[in-house]
Amino acid sequence: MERTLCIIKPDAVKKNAQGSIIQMILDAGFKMLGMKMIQLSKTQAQKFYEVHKERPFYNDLVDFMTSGPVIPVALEKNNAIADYRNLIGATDPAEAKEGTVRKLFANNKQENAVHGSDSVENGLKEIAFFFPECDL
Ligand code: 3AN
Repeated sequence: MERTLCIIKPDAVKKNAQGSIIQMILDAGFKMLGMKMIQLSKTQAQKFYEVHKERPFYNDLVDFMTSGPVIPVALEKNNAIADYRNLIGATDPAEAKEGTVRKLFANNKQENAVHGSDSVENGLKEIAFFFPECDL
């Protein structure tokens, strides 16, 4: 079993797509271990995206992720990292395949509806960022 962290981002919450996105995730066979709706502070968003600190889009990304509520969802499944990334599609919705979450709901490369962990190790770290183990 692997774990991955989904975050339904502010753009998707604003357009009320969270229900449809969660249904797609459940239909794809993921088990939901935890979920909550929160407003990230600037400090929390900076910390979560620390790996992108040197990238030109970092400040914009932090502003966007704090622009409204987000919904972190802790997920578990066999092959969860790869299967979830297939389900959400490419970072840029213009490159995402038909039927993927980002093709259906993302606005652009930054406002791209959902986050997904990129490795088993980061999945565990990112879930721990939002959920104490005793809540899962
Ligand atoms: P992914 O979310 O597909 O793993 P990452 O980890 O490369 O993509 O990027 C993290 C987040 O940073 C993306 N979800 C997106 O919101 C934002 N981002 C990535 N690349 C760009 C870019 N070129 N311009 C604006 N925002 C970007």
